[in-house]
Amino acid sequence: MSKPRILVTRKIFPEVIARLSQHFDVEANQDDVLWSDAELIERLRDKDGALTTGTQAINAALLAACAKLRIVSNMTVGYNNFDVAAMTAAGVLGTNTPDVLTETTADFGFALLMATARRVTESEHYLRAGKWTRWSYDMFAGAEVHGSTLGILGMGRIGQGIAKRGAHGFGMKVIYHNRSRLTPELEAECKASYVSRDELLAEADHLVLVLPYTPESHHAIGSAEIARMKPTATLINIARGGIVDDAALAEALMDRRIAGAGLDVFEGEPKVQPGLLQVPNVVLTPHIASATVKTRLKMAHLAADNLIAYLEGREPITPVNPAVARNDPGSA
Ligand code: 8YV
Repeated sequence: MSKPRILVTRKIFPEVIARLSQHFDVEANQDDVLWSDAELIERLRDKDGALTTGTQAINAALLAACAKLRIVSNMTVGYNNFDVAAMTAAGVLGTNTPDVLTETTADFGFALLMATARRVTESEHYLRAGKWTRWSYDMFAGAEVHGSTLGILGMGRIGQGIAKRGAHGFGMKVIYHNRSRLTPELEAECKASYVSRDELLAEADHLVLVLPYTPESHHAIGSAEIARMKPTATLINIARGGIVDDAALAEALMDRRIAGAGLDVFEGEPKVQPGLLQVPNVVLTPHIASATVKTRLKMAHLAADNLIAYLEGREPITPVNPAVARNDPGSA
């Protein structure tokens, strides 16, 4: 019997490609060419599965053109590139890579918070530019981290990881807002108190965004929300671009309506809102919150595990629309 055929849409670890090749006929984009939507569809037409990195839109038009497709395995925890309803209607399973990146991403969220509050990159640029000639009492004086109030919007696994780092490591008071409240046990573990969205905005000294991108969370933070924040506060986005209105944020930073921002994700990335590149009080990183060698390897293997399990007739490990797997006659 011929092996199922899969497409790996971006360059990933060669050892994971080698592993996939033991199970499938693999077409892998190891030259990391950026395909257009039409090219992607062309390559996917004869495939049973795909391993993607979360940047390719899996929508009704693509699904209609790729009738053989049974699974799209994202090497990401976020899956806003999936039109889940269209995939479910087309009988295509989507999978993601939760858990394996939680702690690494929470580490990075905290790193960005620290760098923003303590003006690490801004002061490094100053030093590199040869501007450091003498001590001054207020040189790069930033915002306190220990003992301050940490606000978290979106309290899933990564949000909880950030809460624990803040509460246990830095003695921060942790408040959060989420669609649903954590259990009392989890609240105690994270030392976190549930508050309204308004209270979160008004009380946080450092506000970290860790919520999924959905139509409801589009521009969840815009000029009205920034106006409710303390002028001394910082805003950290490690969730998705589009959750923050980047143009409004750039203006607020310019006018010092908030003290600083740390951004790992951007609306329309890899393009960055030009205003953000002009303001000094923002730390900008190119969507690297999960980027440690170990974690990215775990993500790639989990994405491969999902493909192997499902296309070999077993239960997928981390499905986002599990009903598809249950209804698939080819699956266990
Ligand atoms: C990157 C992420 O997109 O997992 C996610 O949802 O945003 C990040 O981990 C991922 O590393 C791309 O493979």
